Amino acid sequence: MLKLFTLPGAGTIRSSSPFAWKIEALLRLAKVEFEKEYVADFSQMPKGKVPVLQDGEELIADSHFISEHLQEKYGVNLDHTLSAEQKAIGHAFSRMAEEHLYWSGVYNRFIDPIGKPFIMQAMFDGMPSEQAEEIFAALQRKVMSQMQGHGIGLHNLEEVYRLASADLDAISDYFGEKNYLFGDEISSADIAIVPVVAGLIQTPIDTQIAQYARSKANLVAYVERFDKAVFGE
Ligand SMILES: N[C@@H](CCC(=O)N[C@@H](CS)C(=O)NCC(=O)O)C(=O)O
Repeated sequence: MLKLFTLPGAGTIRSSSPFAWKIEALLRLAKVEFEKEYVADFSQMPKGKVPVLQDGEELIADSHFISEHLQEKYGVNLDHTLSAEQKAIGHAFSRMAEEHLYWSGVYNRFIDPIGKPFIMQAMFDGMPSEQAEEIFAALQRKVMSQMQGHGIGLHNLEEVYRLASADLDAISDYFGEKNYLFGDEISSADIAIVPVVAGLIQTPIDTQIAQYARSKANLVAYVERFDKAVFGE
């Protein structure tokens, strides 16, 4: 059976990694059987990150390569009815969500002071508080260094959220009143975008960017509709 190395989630947050959440959604939609293993030590992963898919002896790192593998080996293709233009638009929206908007979700949880109580409770409940504070501070340093390398971490809170709001506006405006990005069928763009947007909407943190995401009624309905269709609970 396939094994997905992932991070745990909570409630309708299916994984705290949107990339792993995407692969879980893809596997479910494709009705491919798999089991999950939660990763505590990223250094055990081939590229130091999750998700990783184990298929027999093969370990595939990165959600993009996992999607390709599932397409090549298991014929999983959510986009076969889309036009080349729709595929191109879906690709651009996915990249925006995963390579840009994603970082505002990380900021929302780890850097914005409003996120801290949630993270402390979600990750370190029951741990002596001094130890929890130390680990949290180390996590913050790591995340901040990644965000500075990306460039977005050079901005202040208000600027990070201003950039993220523009992404949310673009998704919401393009999405309009449709069921999914390209109509009534879930495409690979939906499975990339929803976990990132849902992470902002559904993580119980009341930051400025979470409130903004929740103010987009069509996005709130979109992530709920997707969750019901894919996870069915
Ligand atoms: N491009 C990768 C991104 C994966 C990624 O950033 N995963 C994060 C969790 S959301 C991770 O494993 N971070 C651990 C680290 O950087 O140490 C993909 O699509 O799989």
